Amino acid sequence: MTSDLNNYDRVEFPRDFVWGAATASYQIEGATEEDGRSESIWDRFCATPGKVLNGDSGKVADDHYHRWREDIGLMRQLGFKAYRFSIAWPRILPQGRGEVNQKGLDFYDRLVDGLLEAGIAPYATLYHWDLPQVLQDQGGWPARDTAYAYAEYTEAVLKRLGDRVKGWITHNEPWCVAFLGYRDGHHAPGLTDPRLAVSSVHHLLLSHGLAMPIIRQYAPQAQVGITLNLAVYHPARPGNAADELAVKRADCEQNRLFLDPLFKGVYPEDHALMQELAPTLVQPGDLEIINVPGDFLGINYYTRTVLQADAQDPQKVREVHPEGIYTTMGWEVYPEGLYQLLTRVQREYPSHYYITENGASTDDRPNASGQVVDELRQNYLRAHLSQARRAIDAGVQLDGYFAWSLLDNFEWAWGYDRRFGLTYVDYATQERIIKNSGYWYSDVIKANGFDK
Ligand code: GCO
Repeated sequence: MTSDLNNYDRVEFPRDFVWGAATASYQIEGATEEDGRSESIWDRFCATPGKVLNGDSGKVADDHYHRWREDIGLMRQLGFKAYRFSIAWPRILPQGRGEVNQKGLDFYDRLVDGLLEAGIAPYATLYHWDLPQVLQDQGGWPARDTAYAYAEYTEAVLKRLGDRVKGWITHNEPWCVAFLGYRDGHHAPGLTDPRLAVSSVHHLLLSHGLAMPIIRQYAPQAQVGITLNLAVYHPARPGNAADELAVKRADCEQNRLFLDPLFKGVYPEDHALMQELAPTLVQPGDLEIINVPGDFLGINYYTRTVLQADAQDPQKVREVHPEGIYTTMGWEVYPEGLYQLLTRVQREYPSHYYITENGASTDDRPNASGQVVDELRQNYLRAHLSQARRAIDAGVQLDGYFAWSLLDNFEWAWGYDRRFGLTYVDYATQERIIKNSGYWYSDVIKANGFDK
């Protein structure tokens, strides 16, 4: 039994395994009004009272726009092989489409060259949630035109950076964009209509499909894919019909609603709202555009979700929280879920994979001697990497791992209250301090594994 963790003395990774960490533009860059960047939906959302904890915003964030050299220095010190960052659409096409802002491209141009000089492979995400507000004013993702605007944006970026970026990720977690942004109102633009969410799903996927050939054209040597936040759902009472049904429905909306069109060219038959909207939403040929093979699927994994249906009204479902270890996000530490997820996608949606995000938020602060001792995060990484290795042994084609995140940063609706970094950021001074988990991770990279 190769996939039994007890058989390992050492957790060793394949040669050429890609090691790095991830960030996102709005969460780290700051400089929201510099060099011609226009307003994004997140600037607007943050400025709306009551939307973000403590009224925080990405206005300054980690000031990475000015400190990127220092941040590359950190990555070099940690021995990263790769770095996943995202590009801010409002810097590149301030009007959403049309005129290209060269100054915005200059920033990423310098960043990419700096990474290459440091021997770090750049992996760029084209869309990590900062839509130009002007496009939201014209309808945002529920509007089909936004998919065509995204294709224009992709071409502008690829023309400039296509020769040097190693990996391209079209979208980050389109589920969050659609459902947190347009149905639950927890994320920008803060709308609350399930129909808008489902329309967004289709246009996000369509935009991915439209971008794929453009990326191939300008970057034939690069690897291209999309990143999904796939979820692992468990029934609170295994075997209980109502709980099992809740799991099936949740799996449909968070996983199959994206995986099926991407890998099989169909929307799941059991997604009622998509089936209802499809006749007007999905035009002939759309699913063929969406169903183009990528070189990899990016997977973000943090936790599992345990669902229990209400005894009186089985349509009502709530999350339950089994005993265990929890992060400051209130997320259960459940490493085995990563193994379950990876082996499931390999079986049902065969591809190569990267873990494009995985990490933990903890209550970090420097101690008296200036160190940040973040044991929970170190244990979290160790346990998840062990499960990743186990999945590789079970046949999963896993090519790399990006920890979330390089730096503490703006955690969306939670503002600066939640810390996910391998590096601590003192927001008052912008001082960076590598946490113990960061040093541990660096050793893992150097040794391409670790002793159990
Ligand atoms: C995500 C987001 C990250 C979050 C992280 C922790 O892709 O969900 O990409 O931006 O910060 O997931 O919640």
